[in-house]
Amino acid sequence: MAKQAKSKTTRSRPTSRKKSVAIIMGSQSDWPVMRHVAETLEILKVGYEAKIVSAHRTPQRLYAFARGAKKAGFKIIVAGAGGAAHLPGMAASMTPLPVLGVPMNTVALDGKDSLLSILQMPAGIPVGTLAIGKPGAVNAGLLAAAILALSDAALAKRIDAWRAKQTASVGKRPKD
Ligand code: RP5
Repeated sequence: MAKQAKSKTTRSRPTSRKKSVAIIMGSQSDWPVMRHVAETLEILKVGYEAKIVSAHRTPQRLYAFARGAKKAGFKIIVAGAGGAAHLPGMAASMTPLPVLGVPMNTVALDGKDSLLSILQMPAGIPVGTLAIGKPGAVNAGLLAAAILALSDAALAKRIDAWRAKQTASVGKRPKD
């Protein structure tokens, strides 16, 4: 009896609690920014998995990940990289899943190198490019959730509630 109840609970879990979003990044040094993708998804109760996958240092890992991402059950990939930021585009070239790219703020060029590397994809292989750094990471989480919410009414409600809370938190006048 208890066993039956448990399996029913598992089956009725909303789809958004599965690990629907893969968060990949080129280096451990990207995590302070990319953790904001994860934190945003956690607030919205969207399941995710975070991995380090470097286009240049671990190309075989990238190949294996991108080729297997759809079969692994992911629905969306959020890829963060800096400098010669080839990770989002290369991942996009090897998977049918939508890929959102987050450019890291680099020291040498303020992230403009990352932004342009991710943004200027040739026609035919799209990457949805977000803003540089933390704002892009937060928005990548929100955008991934919004895409999943197209087929998840409960998640759509959580996003509405999150937005209402954000609106309510904006004061009318600046404080000293
Ligand atoms: C890129 O090179 C990574 O995405 C990272 O932003 C950048 C620098 O990597 P580290 O030298 O800090 O590992 O591949």
